[in-house]
Parts: sequence; structure tokens; C-alpha cells
Amino acid sequence: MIRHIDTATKELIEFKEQNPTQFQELLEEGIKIGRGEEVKSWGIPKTTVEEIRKKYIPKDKTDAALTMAVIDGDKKEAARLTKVLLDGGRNPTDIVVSALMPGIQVVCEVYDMGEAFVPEILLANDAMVAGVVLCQEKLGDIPSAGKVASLVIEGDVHDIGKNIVAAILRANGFDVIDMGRDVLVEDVVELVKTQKIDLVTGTSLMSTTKEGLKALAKSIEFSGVPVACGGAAVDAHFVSTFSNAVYGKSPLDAVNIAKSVKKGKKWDEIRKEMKQ
Ligand code: B12
Repeated sequence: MIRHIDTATKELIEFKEQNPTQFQELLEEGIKIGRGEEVKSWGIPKTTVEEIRKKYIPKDKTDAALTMAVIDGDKKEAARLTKVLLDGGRNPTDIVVSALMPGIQVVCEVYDMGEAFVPEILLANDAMVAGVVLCQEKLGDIPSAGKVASLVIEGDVHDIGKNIVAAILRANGFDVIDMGRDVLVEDVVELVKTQKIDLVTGTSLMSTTKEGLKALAKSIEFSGVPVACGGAAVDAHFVSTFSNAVYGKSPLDAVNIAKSVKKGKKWDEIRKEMKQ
């Protein structure tokens, strides 16, 4: 079991030591907010919802309509438009990456700025999944390219990104064991002992849970199964601080890492290949 409060305290102390002035400023701002007073950072111009939409909504009209269906949480329309694209011969992975994923990205960023609420994220996720399922069905039974276990690390419930990673791996022929979210390191150790797994993908969205990925990589090093680490809380620098792991930014990175592992490459070779 990882003690998240220890991780948070360690990060706070490190931040204070490395950025003493910024730490003091943030502390003072926090006290002011607590008193209900105005703070300096409130004057910084905010990104608008329109700017976020512009950044992610695709140029192609049908793709854009599908992205909008995800944003609106319209499951039926998302499924209908995905079918239109599939019937037109579009590559299923391309549909997920270019039209379905941008939709959830918009809703998450808008939520982050306080302009959307949890039910909107959940509805958008359902609409995205309705399209993803059809893309997976289209691929049918293809020979397995390898076996991957995908999970969100313990203490963390953010599983939207992990679900996308699992879907894209499946779309590329990998057999995926979806272990879910808030997964204990002990359970992954058990899995790699009892099943022939080629790669584990671990996701962390919070600075308090990312240490769990480090513990995971170390705990399964004995088995020779590496961990592809991703999610907004981790970066290449963090992953470079421990062994048996490779950082990946996008779901397609997870596919490339899995392919390299299947070619017999070790985690350190893959890191070099990916310039980490
Ligand atoms: C949606 C969301 C929620 C939803 C989660 C629903 C769900 N089923 O996932 C709900 C409302 C439940 C939630 C709860 C909480 N949340 Co929240 N949440 C978010 C939000 C808005 C979006 C996250 C998301 O889904 N992004 C979209 C997906 C697609 O992106 P992604 O996961 O990064 O995945 C992509 C890539 O990273 C990559 N990827 C992912 N995994 C992997 C793995 C590999 C191997 C590879 C190669 C690639 C890869 O592929 C994906 C597609 O591109 C973020 C803010 C933000 N804008 O990111 C906050 C955020 C993550 N949440 C935060 C917090 C603090 C919480 C709560 C603690 C709030 C609270 N006080 O209760 C709780 C957490 C409870 C817990 N124990 O986990 C903070 C974390 C801060 C930090 N850095 O530590 C954030 C950053 C908000 C903020 N700005 O403060 N949250």
C-alpha cells in the first residue's frame, strides 16, 4: 500500500526547497483566498471554452460532427457517426485518435477551468466508448500481437485515459487484460507470476499517485515484464529516475512500446530508441 500523504508531503518540501520565493507567494495567496480577498493570479486572462474547442475540433466535417457528439455526450449520435466513418472505409484506430479522443479532451479541459461538471465528463466518456466499441468490433478476431495488462495505479480513479490506451492497443491486435483503476501493486505482481504478460501499462493522473508506478516497476522487475508509464502526472524525467519502465505520452506510444517489447527489446533499449 502506498501512503499518498507521504508522497504529497515529500513533494511539498521539495517544492519549498527548490522554489522558496514562489512557495512563499503561493502560501500568501492561499491565506488571502481563505480570507475571501482578491489575489494576483485572478488577473491572468483565462483560456476560453471557444479556444479549447478550436484547439481540438478536427477540420474534417464528419470528424468534427463526431467530436461534437462526444462533447455533447450524445451516445446515439456518436455511434451513428462512427458507423458512417467505418462504412466509408476509415481506419478504426484513426477514428479513435482523430475524432473520438479530441471530444473527451475538450470536455476534460473545460471541466478543469470550472465550466463543465462531472456528469458531463461521464456522459462524454460514454459517448466516446460507444464509438470505440464499434471500432473494436470492426477489427474482429485478429491474431494476437501480444498480451498487455493495463491499469490505473492505486489511489487513482482517473481511468478515461487508460481506457483509451487499452482500446488503441486492442485495435492494434494486442490482447489486453484491463485490470481497472485503483489497482494494488500486489495484484499486478500476482498477475505477472501467473500469466504470460509481455507489457504492463500504468496510468497516473495525480502527483500523489505517480510514486505507485515507481513501486510497480520495481516490484515486477524480477519477472522481466516492463512497465509503460503514462498519464498527465508523469513525464519522461520522472520515469528516468527508476528502472524497468518507459515513458509514453500518447496511446500510440503504448502500442510502439508493446511492439518493441515483442521484438525482444529491453526497457533501456526502448528508452534510448524513444530518446528518453
Ligand atoms: C475527469 C477528471 C476527474 C474525474 C475522473 C473520471 C474518470 N472515470 O476518469 C473525477 C471527477 C472522478 C475526478 C476525481 C478527482 N480528481 Co480529477 N480530473 C479529471 C480531469 C478534469 C481530466 C482527466 C482526464 O480524464 N483527462 C483526459 C484523458 C484522456 O487524459 P489522460 O488520462 O492524461 O490520458 C491520455 C494520456 O495521458 C495518455 N495516457 C494515459 N495513460 C497512459 C498510459 C501509457 C502507458 C501511455 C503510453 C499513455 C497514457 O493517453 C490518454 C489519451 O491521450 C483532470 C484535469 C485535466 N484537465 O487533466 C482532473 C485532475 C486529474 N483531477 C485532480 C484531482 C485532485 C481529483 C480529485 C482528488 C478531486 C477531489 N478533491 O476529490 C479526485 C480524485 C480521486 C482519486 N482518488 O483519484 C487533479 C490532480 C492534481 C494532481 N496533479 O495531482 C487534476 C489534474 C485537476 C486539477 N487541475 O487539479 N477527476
